[in-house]
Amino acid sequence: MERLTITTTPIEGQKPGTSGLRKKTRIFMQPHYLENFVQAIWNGIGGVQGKTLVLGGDGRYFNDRAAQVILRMAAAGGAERVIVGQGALLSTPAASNLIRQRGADGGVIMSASHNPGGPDEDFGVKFNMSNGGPAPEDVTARMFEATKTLTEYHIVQTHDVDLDTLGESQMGDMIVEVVDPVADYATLMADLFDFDAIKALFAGGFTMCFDAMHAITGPYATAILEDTLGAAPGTVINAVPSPDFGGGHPDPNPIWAKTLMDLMMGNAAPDFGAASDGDGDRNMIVGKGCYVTPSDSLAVLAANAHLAPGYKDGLAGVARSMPTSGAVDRVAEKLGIGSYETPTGWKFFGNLLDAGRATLCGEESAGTGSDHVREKDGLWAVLLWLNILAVRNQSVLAVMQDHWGEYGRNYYSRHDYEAIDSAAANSLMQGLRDKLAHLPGQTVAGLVISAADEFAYDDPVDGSRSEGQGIRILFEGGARVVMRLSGTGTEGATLRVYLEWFSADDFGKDPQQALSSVIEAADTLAGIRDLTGRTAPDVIT
Ligand code: VG1
Ligand code: CO
Repeated sequence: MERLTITTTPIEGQKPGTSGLRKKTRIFMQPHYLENFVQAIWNGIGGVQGKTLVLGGDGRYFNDRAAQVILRMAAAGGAERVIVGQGALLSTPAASNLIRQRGADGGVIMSASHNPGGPDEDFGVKFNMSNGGPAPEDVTARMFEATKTLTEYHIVQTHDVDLDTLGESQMGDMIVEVVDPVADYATLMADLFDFDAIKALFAGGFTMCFDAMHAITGPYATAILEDTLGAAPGTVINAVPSPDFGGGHPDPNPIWAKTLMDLMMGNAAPDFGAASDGDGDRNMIVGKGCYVTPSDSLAVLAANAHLAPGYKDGLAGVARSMPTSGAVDRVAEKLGIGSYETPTGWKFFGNLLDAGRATLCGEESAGTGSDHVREKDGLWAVLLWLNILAVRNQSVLAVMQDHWGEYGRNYYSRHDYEAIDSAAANSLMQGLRDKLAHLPGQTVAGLVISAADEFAYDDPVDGSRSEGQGIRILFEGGARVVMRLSGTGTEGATLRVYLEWFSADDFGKDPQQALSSVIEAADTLAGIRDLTGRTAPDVIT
């Protein structure tokens, strides 16, 4: 088998964002585009000579072909073994688990997560380290540097490997090991949760709808919820992964998971509803007539995790991304455990999890997870909820009401302005940055600003500093606005406006109503309508 050295030139814009490199699929399919980036990954991690890697993706369009290219380049780099999920499929949390279980040196995950898939939609590639977690910023910076100076890449010339049959085969000296993508993950879940209690719950007539959104969690959810735990057949809907996610947007929120939302708000609602995203790391939780915001979900899971066997000794600490609401902080305070505030993106939780400082982590964008892997984990969150509901023997609504009664309610919403002009987005952020120092003391929309800054994070474990992580404006009484630009979009810029308002005793309001002054303050401060030309957000979660 011939090892080829292909001459190439640097390609602009291959900078990994919040979670790897995401681009339009057609861009990834351009000559050398994928190859350049994969070579830059290898260069950024000091090569793959003698290493064992994990490979899998969310099954979106181009997943299968990209897998063959990555395998040829791993072989050309001298990798010893690549463990691939059957059909080149692996959910993000399952990939993280496989890296850890098998003691691999790292893994490549092909996914653009919640972004739509297809020839005209999005594709993505990211690298995870030997702890199973996304490459930290210094490593992604090295990869980006490598993309800027690349002159050649290495690839072997050979036929495609059969990735549909379990077992080992050779690509030159490299072993390609095809494994069941679900098995190890399902075993891990059975270790963490009281499957007998959840089985009894379903046997007692508890009903559920899990929307896999035509994405990767279909096979995982069917195997675990229906085949193992005894949920009724048909509990998992849209269960077969498709390369374009059925033409949908595999983002589990009330907008994109509307069918599920409508079901849960109607008369025929089952007891529990949930959904996951393209690569299986996000979750949406919804009870009968009761949507649970991700920030609240994190807080409820933190307060009740000890009810599941895997967390029976309690939590070492909790961590949330900065834009996530402070609901979980209130739980941590009561439990007397540490709480950490990190920049957006799961890679910032890795050190806290590795160091045993945090057990549970979460983001407002529907990501929750724990130290069982180093990624957020959609199905894990759903199973923890089920475990809690089984032990508490209560509805989702009752759990929420109890929670708010005990801790107060952090009303929360995120408004996204998608695909806006990049220059306008940057000038909006710069305008805010320029006036931050003068804001404290001012009154906007009836709210008094108590502090304003641009978030920077000093990692308490390795001392690294990450700057420019979002602008936050705090108001007296605990309300807050955060604004940042998305690092996962592939078109123009996406402005995310995070809104929060706390009430200790009033839990029945509609969140958009409760937040109306905060929403008005955000627009007045940033001039969103004027600068973006938009009168309303594209997505409200
Ligand atoms: C978004 C979310 C962030 C999440 C990231 C990756 O990033 O806000 O919380 O970690 O997506 O999630 P951004 O930069 O667009 O705001 V996933 O499920 O797309 O891997
Ligand atoms: Co995802």
